[in-house]
Amino acid sequence: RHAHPPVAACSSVEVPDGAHRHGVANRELADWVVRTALLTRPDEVVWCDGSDAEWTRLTDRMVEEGSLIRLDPGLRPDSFLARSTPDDVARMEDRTFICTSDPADAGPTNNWREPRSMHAELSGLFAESMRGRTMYVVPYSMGPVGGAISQLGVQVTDSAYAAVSLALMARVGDDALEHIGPDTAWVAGVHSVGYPLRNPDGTRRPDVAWPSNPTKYISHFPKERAIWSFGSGYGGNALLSKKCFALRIGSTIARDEGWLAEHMLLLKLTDPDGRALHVAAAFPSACGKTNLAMLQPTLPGWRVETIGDDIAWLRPGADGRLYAINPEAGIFGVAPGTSVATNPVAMDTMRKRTIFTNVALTEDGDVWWEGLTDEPPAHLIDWRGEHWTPASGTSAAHPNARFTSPIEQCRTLADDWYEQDGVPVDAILFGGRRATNVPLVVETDSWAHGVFAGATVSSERTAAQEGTVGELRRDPFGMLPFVGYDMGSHWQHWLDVGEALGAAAPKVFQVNWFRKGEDGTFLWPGFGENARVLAWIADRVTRPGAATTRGTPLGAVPAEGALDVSGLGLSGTSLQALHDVDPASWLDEADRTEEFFTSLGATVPAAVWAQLEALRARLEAA
Ligand code: GTP
Ligand code: SPV
Ligand code: MN
Repeated sequence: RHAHPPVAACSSVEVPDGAHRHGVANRELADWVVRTALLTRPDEVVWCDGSDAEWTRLTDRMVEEGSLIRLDPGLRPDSFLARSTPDDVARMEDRTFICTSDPADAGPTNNWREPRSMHAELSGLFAESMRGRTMYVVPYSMGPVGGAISQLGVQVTDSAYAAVSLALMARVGDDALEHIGPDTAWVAGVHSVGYPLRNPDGTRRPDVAWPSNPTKYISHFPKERAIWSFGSGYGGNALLSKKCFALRIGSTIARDEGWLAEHMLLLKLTDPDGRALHVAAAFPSACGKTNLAMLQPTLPGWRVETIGDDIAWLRPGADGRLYAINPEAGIFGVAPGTSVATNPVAMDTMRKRTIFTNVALTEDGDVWWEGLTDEPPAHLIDWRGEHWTPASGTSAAHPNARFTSPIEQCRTLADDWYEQDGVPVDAILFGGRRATNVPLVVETDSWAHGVFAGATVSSERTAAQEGTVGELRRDPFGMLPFVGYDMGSHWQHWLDVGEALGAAAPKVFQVNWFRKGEDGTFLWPGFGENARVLAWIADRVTRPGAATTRGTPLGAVPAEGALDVSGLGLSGTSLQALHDVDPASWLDEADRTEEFFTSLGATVPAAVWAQLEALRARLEAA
């Protein structure tokens, strides 16, 4: 099934040391490793097992070679700082491709390439790209090994940084490898930073702290279940388990098999009576998933436990309900803005065994970023490796600086994270960053209405004038950069899954922590106080008949007094503004939504269009 990289017809070609491994049950996998090594020509091939010993061996070597800086073991045990080059700091959407024979399968929101020509181009780039380096072979399971919703993958990479990061982010090891039987489906990931250490004439080329290549490709071949990533060492470009597999390839597998692969956090919510619910929530990148997943409720008696903070796989179970897992085993979280005040659980999670990337280094060998403390230290080494003082006028950490920690270090981790076959989902939330229009919380009245809420997820780039809609960045389901197929078809797939679930489908809500008042400040305190919204949602799920809602053209919002806001000191006007629905600005927004849907083409489902028309009719009647 996997397209085999061509092997140069050269008689002197020898299989690099370590490429052959005994006992690999899947012939295709064994062949693929050998062929990839023959194409890329590393000095050696090392099969990773994700063990502590391997972590220590690799991180020691990286410190010695200068690609990691060891943080002070007293302050931050077993933790490291990596600094990327300034041109390799985030996912690169314009270098991300979906390769399908029919461009319509990639849809209008993805960059498309014809698979054969892309393979030809990639083969040229990958040819001998690992010269002088080690090729790591990293087998992993997404989800508990052998679980009903879990999937298997193998990444080969010439980046030790990617290999050790992957060991934190996924269930890496022999257990995963042994589960790849002769006929087991698995996802192949080929990754090279594109910085060989030997020139074609055999002379040595010195390594650098962050090897990368100005030419970058993050290419997906859904039909082959393969990912080829070249030139970048950063995050979602290099940890192929994450956005490439779990979302882009994952969403195409999910479409074919009747499940969902989504950009969602997963949490367990327990009420004061001990009743537990499971909530999945989709927000675009950097819109609060990690924060909500680790929320510390301010409401007495309520408890939030973390299952996942970025990706959820959801699948109808034998009992007809929707079950979900977090396929990941680690957290790749945004550092800037994270502090003891905003997210104490995250701060605890990264106390030990953590790789920090592009944060600032303090004089005592610890890390710092904007928002960590009120006052910055007097002197730092910034993320570029330069001396920095508060007078420098630049940010000390890159805005997309991240921490990578094992999820088992999260003190609010729910036992449910270990559930072999996932947890039943009771509520789904869709949210964005909206300064205007979108209320704090709205209950949709049907699955199709919920799909419409997902399809219209958006964030405002700038605060708009009161009553008018500003420029919106549309990010349906928070999945704009991550749906591996046609966007309209993704919405149809959601409708189909809902149809199969019927009355057992979770209730769907729309939330917005980011609405602003006329003075430009947030109307809602957010963070731990979001527990109040979760409490109302829990009540709506467990007592749907209770009179705790007020109807609006958008859907049901909390009735007066139904949302516990005691002690928040919110004024009556603020409370009203939080749930205000202005028909004129919403009719304007509906026009923008129509333009957006039209831009996606004919696959936007009729049922989603019908939701837009029904919304317009309700707004006109209001
Ligand atoms: P990715 O890892 O990129 O997918 O992001 P994420 O959705 O996990 O985002 P994260 O939780 O890291 O939040 C990013 C930003 O949102 C930070 O600047 C937070 O401070 C801010 N944020 C999160 N929750 C709230 C909230 O309830 N209110 C406000 N005002 N800001 C919030
Ligand atoms: C995101 O951008 O949504 C992330 C970071 O979670 S990355 O893994 O780089 O995609
Ligand atoms: Mn994300």
